[in-house]
Amino acid sequence: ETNNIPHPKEKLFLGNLLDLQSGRRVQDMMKLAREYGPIYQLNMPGRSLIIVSGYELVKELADEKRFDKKVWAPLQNVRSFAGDGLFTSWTQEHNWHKAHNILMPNFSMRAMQGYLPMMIDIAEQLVGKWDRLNSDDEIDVPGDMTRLTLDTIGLCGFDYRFNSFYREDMHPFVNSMVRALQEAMERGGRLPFEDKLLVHKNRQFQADTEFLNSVVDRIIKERREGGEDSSQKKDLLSYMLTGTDKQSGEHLDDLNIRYQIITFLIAGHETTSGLLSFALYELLHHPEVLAKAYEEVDRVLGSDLTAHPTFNQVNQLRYVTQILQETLRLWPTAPAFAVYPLNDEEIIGGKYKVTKDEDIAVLIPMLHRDRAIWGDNPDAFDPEHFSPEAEQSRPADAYKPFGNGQRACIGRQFAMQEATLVLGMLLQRYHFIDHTNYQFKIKETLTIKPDDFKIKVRKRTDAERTIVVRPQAEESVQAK
Ligand code: FDE
Repeated sequence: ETNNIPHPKEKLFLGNLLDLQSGRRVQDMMKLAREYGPIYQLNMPGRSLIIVSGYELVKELADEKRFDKKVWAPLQNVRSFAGDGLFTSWTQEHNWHKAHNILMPNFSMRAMQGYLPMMIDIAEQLVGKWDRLNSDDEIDVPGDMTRLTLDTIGLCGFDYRFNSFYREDMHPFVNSMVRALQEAMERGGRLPFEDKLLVHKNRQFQADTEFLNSVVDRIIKERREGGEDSSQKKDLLSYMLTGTDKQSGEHLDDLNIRYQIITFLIAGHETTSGLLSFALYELLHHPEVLAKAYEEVDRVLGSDLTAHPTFNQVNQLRYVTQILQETLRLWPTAPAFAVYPLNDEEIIGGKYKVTKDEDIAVLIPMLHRDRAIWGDNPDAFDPEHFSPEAEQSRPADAYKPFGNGQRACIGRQFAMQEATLVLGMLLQRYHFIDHTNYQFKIKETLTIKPDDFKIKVRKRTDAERTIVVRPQAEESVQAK
């Protein structure tokens, strides 16, 4: 190798393929990063992967004049069902620009305010379920969080109710989506000839893709046929159907709308449900953080469980937001993104040569543990990393849970508002009990989440609420 990039020893024919085990690729990459440092390379049959996790290098990769998002192997495979939707399209594709321009206004502050009542609708279904549990019933945390986030994006995005809290199993759409994502990931770790041999898996993938398409095409068709009434709706779908791109004057075509809907359902629920699950895990293990969170929630939301949190109140849950930001530092639920150099050969870090056809992946969990930025104990969970002072003194590119630049997450505010609201409502109502003495384990798909994480809850009583100063909370709203 002439590019100077460190790399683990390769096996004959397989290269470094076996260094990344299926189902724990991100964790294996993290381990290798601890061993080989902020940049290393893996060579696999047919492709090579450069993994970057140091701030100084990521700062260069974040420069959009030199690097652009790459639709790398994992995303290539997702393209078979997400097509040229926002997540899986190249920046040069016409449909990326078109959809980006049309959909951006849906994620403005104003739009967020409009989504809040729908987010509350679904959050109440969650607490409605938890309220009715017997004291010995356990809660499958990632399971219920996935019900919540899927239903939320379904309702806010497409005015469609998956009604996940009204069924025992996951909605069949989720099963197909999870299986298809899983298969897309596994294809990345197989040898090309192995792929062709897996007849059953290929058939299942085909069937899942067709099912996803049919559900989504039905949503589109119903809306189109809904007439007057549905043309009044102000959700993502209505913008997709009627919005024009000011730059080109064009609408989105029907096939692309299908891809966008699938994209939003995938992106909008896996990641946010993982975030909420990891946050609850961290709270269980940090009683001092939990106590501060209860204190804030009691102060801001008060004890009236029948009152819906207002937009102002959700925005005042500053410490809850810090908890979520810190959760995304340690456990960025979309754990990697990839870039490529616009010019065929670029030198990064003053000494590493990278070319267009290589995948350069930013390994976010390790970027977020760079000691030069986060100090000597980067694995410790500490929401003070996101106090206003700490945020001000930290360079922007050190924290990238939502990706980079123009290709960064369009759903960022949406996800944060949803997660803050829900965590706030849960803190307002419950004690969380780690009755299994949970042993932390990560489940990897395209995203990461805590695997097999179960808790019990007990309702908080009014006497346990630290302080009840509702009038004061309202005063500070007016002061704003
Ligand atoms: C995006 C995103 C990203 C980037 C990727 C790449 O670069 O490849 C990231 C990292 C993310 N994202 C992350 C996240 C996290 C969370 C929690 C979330 N995310 C959430 C959400 C929700 C929703 C709805 C979404 N999300 C969506 C989205 C989209 C559409 C996208 C694409 C964009 C463009 O344009 O490209 C994203 N996201 Fe996210």
